[in-house]
Amino acid sequence: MLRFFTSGESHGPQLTAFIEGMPAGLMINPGEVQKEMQRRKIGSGNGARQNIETDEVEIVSGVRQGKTLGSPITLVIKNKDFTNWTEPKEMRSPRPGHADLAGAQKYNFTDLRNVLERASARETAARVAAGAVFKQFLQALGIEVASYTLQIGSVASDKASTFEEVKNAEEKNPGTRAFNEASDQAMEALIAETRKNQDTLGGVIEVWAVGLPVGLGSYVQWDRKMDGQLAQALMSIQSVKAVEIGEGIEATQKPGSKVHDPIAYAEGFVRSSNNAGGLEGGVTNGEPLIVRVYHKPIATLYSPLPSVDIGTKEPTPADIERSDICVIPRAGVISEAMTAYVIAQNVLEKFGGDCMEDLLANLKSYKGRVG
Ligand code: EPS
Repeated sequence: MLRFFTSGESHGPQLTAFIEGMPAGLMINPGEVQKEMQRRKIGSGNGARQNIETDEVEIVSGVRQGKTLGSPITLVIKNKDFTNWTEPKEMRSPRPGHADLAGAQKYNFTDLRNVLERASARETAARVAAGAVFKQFLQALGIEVASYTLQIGSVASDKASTFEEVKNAEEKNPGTRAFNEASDQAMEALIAETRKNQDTLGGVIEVWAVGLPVGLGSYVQWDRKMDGQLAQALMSIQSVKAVEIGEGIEATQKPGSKVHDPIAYAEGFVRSSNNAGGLEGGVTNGEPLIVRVYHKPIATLYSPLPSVDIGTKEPTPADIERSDICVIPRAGVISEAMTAYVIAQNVLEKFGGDCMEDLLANLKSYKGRVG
């Protein structure tokens, strides 16, 4: 069973990702891990924190001479900002939309910083480091995961129709990661205007995975349905409020005859459309997996909303923390990491194997049967 956890506070000494259940014999390229960390740092709408951190990942267990051992893998990212946070900086006015108030009530804190230190999206750096390992694992099996920006605030881009378009979006438009020029420029303009207005923006990321074998996940029990697992994993990302598989939302407004993907046979089962987003009954059907991830705007506003001092109970504007204007351009890599995790879990559940050689042999034999 593959599992991963993270630990660490936003301004503590380090973040850690701990992965249990990776098979032995997988080559890990540290350069690829670092590339993923860089993808999380860069994008229009950033706050100043990304200029402080280098996000270098140190692999301190589970990998020897470049290959996994089958033992737990530990990844460490030092917080460079740690040394700037030695003085206590108490926070008392909760930000609407953040975990501040509910977290302080739950854990009986009077300093909201005790909540935000862990609730902060800084934690996603550890998820991306782990995600880089999951992505390399999937790549060894011929599975690729990528994403692009579908929407920022009210500006929607055209939808990508091929995996190539999804993969190329970042290189074409590194600021927003929209895949067409017109949307890129409109998104950049909206981010600039929102920064001037001291406000924040949310948006939508579309994640694709290709090369998936038929039959990952299962319909036989609710917690084995892969769509449900993806929703949980992606919804756990800071500021995500909705997850959609395929044309899940549009499908609600159409008759079934315009929604379901007709089946044909041409040296294998094929579909003329992919409205299901690659999943039927919680099981992969061999089409690309397509998932949309909806983020609300960031909760820290430089022009703050009304709040209440948690000590005096007097009205006061919410506290202002250094933050981003819009995380969407750089958040795609976080959704990719969580998607890769769920796929990797299901690959290991289905094909097992303590080492890559056994796993690859199992996968090959299965593919030989289903075609
Ligand atoms: C972030 C790090 C955080 C925030 C942001 C994302 O660092 P700091 O609080 O030191 O500026 O910039 O987190 C949030 C938006 C949030 O709501 O917590 C990062 O590394 O991505």
